[in-house]
Amino acid sequence: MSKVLLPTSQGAIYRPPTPTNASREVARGRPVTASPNWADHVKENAVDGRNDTKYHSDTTGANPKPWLLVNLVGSMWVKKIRVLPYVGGKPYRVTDYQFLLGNDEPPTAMNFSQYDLVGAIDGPVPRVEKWHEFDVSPPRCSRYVAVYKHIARPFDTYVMEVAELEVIDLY
Ligand SMILES: [Ca+2]
Repeated sequence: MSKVLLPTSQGAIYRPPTPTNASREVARGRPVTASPNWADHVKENAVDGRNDTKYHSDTTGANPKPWLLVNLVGSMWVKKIRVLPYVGGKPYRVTDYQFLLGNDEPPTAMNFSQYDLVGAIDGPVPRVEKWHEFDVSPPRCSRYVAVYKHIARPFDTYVMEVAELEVIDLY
């Protein structure tokens, strides 16, 4: 065993457990689960930091209530959700979107009964690409963020397209 002496100028940094007013984006690159996707529009595209890539749910009819779930990996004081749906020429698809926060993975797919609803886009939206923001007040300590198209609609209204999702926390 050997001891290492630290220079006296170094000290421990103590971070208080209560959040400050500093905020940051915490969803980018985090693990994502979702309904099956269409073509190469994979679920990870929703949190890749690019507005020109998207998650696009499948068109088989097997999943008329698509969902996407981001695991923030740790519990975060979520104070805002920002979302850029992909509208394109199909604004009728941007309907029935719910945004939910939870502590645990759903026991079964789409069972968000233990989650808190913090935002919604009832749609249809105008035919323009636009960010939507939902304040969470007071901030909610959360590990999971879900986007859920909670009403089953016929083809192809049921398709969910999310270009980007951002989650802002206090720390
Ligand atoms: Ca993207």
